[in-house]
Amino acid sequence: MADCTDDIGGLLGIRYPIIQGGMAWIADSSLASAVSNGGGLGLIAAGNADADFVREEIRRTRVLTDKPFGVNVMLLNPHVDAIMNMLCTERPAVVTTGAGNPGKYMAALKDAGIKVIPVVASVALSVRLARAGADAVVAEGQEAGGHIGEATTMALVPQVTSAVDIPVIAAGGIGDGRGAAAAFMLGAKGLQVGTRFLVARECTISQAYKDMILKAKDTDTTVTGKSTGHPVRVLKNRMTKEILSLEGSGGISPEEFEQRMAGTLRAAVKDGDVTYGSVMSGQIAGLVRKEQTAAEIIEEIFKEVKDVYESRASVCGARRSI
Ligand code: TUI
Repeated sequence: MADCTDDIGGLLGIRYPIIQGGMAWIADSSLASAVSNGGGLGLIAAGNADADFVREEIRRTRVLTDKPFGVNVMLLNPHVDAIMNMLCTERPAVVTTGAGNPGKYMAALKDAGIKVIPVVASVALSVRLARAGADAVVAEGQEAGGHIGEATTMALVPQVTSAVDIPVIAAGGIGDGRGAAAAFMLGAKGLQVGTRFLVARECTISQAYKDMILKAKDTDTTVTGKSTGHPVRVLKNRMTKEILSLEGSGGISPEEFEQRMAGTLRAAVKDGDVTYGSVMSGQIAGLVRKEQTAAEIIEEIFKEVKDVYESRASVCGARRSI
């Protein structure tokens, strides 16, 4: 493998330039180790958990794989300082971050030999974090599931790749080799995939959650939380109907919203409550139609990338000869 700083495989010591989304409550040692064993970079999500919980998951993952893996730290987590301290001792290969600016943790993580890859939703934050020493950034478009920004993947990725001189990993709306190839065409050096891994065999979420992803159509996601400044993409259900009606009419304060939503992701993931739970999902769910192992998903995506490159190259050739 080429040892080149803009090559994600070389940077992270992985076979395929794909990282798994750091999905709160979902991305555990089972999924992370399966993705890493399949040649990508598996991530454990800290979500809202405390440092002890995350440390245990890191140790479990180390039993399940000898390949590099990472931890995603959601920066709104109340235990974030303790988690970052713990990570500097445990030293996973990579830390990704979401829902904020990880600038103040950068030096300590890098001093511990950890590669830092913030997830960003804007050019401005990508530039700031590249200057602060980030090893790469994930540019995540609003097609993604969970907490999102405003720009689409198609618009965000080329603007971030033009603005920074570190590798850019594209995220949001990528579910197969066509999306992956498109991301590479936009200048990305790697992909982050979340929704497709929700139905990985090693993903331990409730079967009801998986079934809802497998049945979803292109128009089945919506965005809750716009009124609080923390928009979150989820599959439509009875909960979203009620909450969006309240948000639309101004009938719920940000505090009441947070209170009402507390525990709803856990309810969908662990208890299979897909009626009143938050079923976080990206817009690409409509393309996700079968359960496979994480390794099969990765192999299939990169086989499709190769097919796309070969078939599109001949289309361009034909055009030139017309
Ligand atoms: O973080 C994510 N996705 C997530 S986090 C999450 S848990 C959660 N649940 C409810 C509310 C909030 C979080 C579920 N899904 N993706 C990465 C991401 N980061 N998307 C958007 C951002 C982001 C947004 C604003 C990053 C930085 C930012 O502003 C930082 C600043 O200071 O400028």
